This record gives sequence, structure tokens and C-alpha cells, in this order.
Amino acid sequence: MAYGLFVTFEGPEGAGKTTLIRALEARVREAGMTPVVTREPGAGEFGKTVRSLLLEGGEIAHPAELFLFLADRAQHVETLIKPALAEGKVVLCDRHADSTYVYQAIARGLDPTFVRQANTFATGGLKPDLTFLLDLPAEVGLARLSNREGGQDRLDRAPLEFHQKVRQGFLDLAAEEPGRIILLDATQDPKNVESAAFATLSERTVHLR
Ligand code: T5A
Repeated sequence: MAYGLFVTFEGPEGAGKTTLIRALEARVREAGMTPVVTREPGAGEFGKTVRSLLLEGGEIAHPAELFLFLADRAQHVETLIKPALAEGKVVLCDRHADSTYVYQAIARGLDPTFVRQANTFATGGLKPDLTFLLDLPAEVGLARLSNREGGQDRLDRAPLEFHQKVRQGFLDLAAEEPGRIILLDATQDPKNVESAAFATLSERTVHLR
């Protein structure tokens, strides 16, 4: 049976994930493969509803926040990611389980062991084949977002210290899993970030070489 490639994009706020995914989508298509671009939270009708609860409303108790991200992920994996992989597609997903570990366990302070187990339960054990971590100082990413149309969401507005913990949490995860998580310097020009990411993607995918 065909099996595609599951690629996730992680990093602090405003790191340039969306920008990079758009560029890679075009290059994957040019190479004759079928990309599927998606994100967490927010895929499908269920995801859109959960996303608005998470990002557009007022404060949410930390455990409730965790379970909303997990519910979004469980639905997303089951209804979109697994079927696309089974059809041999390249799934480019903006944020996934590493974000839950870093934001809800490391930055919010929920039990890391429980969060890891809950993530595995939500994904049914599916793990990304490859993860790009776009790293940059929290202040730089937040400054990029301050000019964005639509302004900041509930999580963007968390204190700087929270975002600094997020950055460090991602760097620690990358050190734990260097084979899966590829560190990219997100302060570079977008074209350089794209070239570095595409070089790695090509190494991992015979059809893109
Ligand atoms: N979250 C998510 C959790 O807490 N737990 C979870 O389990 C999950 C899945 C999601 C929020 O939810 C949290 C994390 C987040 O706080 P979101 O709106 O999806 O919210 O937010 P982000 O994923 O952070 O996406 P952003 O839109 O904020 O940022 P991107 O996609 O990383 O950045 P992008 O590409 O939109 O670029 C931002 C700006 O920077 C410019 C772009 O033109 C744009 O203006 N830019 C660059 N500028 C200079 N140099 C570069 N290399 C640039 N690349 C892009």
C-alpha cells in the first residue's frame, strides 16, 4: 500500500511556518507529488469550531485547553492525516503534537508525562516522519505578528516569559530527537529558510530528488 510523508512545522509565534509551508507546497507539486496543507488547530468544520474556542475567546482553564487541542488532533489525524498518508500524499501540517508538549506541558506547567501519553492516545501512535523547527527569539516572532491583519490571538498575548519557555522547550525537544526534528534559523531571509528546508525534504524523499 502507498504511504506518504508526514511533515510537521513547529516553532514560536511568528516564526514563518505558514510562509515556508506555502513555498514548499509549490515545490512538492512541481516535483509531481501531491501535497496536502493543513494545520492544528483548525482543520475541517470540527477543527474550525475548536480553534475559535481556543484562540478567539476569553481565558480557559489549562486542562480544558489541553483537551481541546487533543480533541482537534484526534479528529484531524483520523479524518484527514491518516487517509491522505494512505493515498501516498505529502502532508504538510502547521503545528502538531510537539506544540502541545511545549505549550501545555513546558510553558503552562501541566504534567509532561501525562501530556506525552495523551498525545499518543490522540494520534493513535502516529508520529511525523520529519519536523521542521523554525527557531527565532520570541521577541522577533511577536514583533512580526504585531503588524498582522486581525491582530493577536489569545495565546499570542501571553507574557514574553511564556513565549521564551516555548522557544527553549522546542530547542530541548530538537536535542532529544535530532533525527526527526530539523532545526532551521528562522531569522534568515524566507528564501534561505525555504532552500534549507527543501534540501532536507529532498534527502528524505526519493521522488523530490
Ligand atoms: N498551540 C497550538 C498550543 O498551545 N498547543 C497546540 O497543541 C497547538 C497545535 C496557534 C496557537 O495555538 C498554540 C500555538 C499558537 O499560539 P496560530 O494562529 O496557528 O495559533 O499561530 P502560529 O502557528 O504561531 O502561526 P502564526 O501565523 O502566528 O505564525 P507563522 O505561521 O509561524 O508565521 P507566518 O508565516 O504567518 O509569518 C508571520 C509574519 O512574518 C513574516 C511573514 O511575512 C508574516 O508577516 N515572515 C518573515 N519575516 C522575516 N523573515 C522571515 N524569514 C519571515 N518569514 C515570515
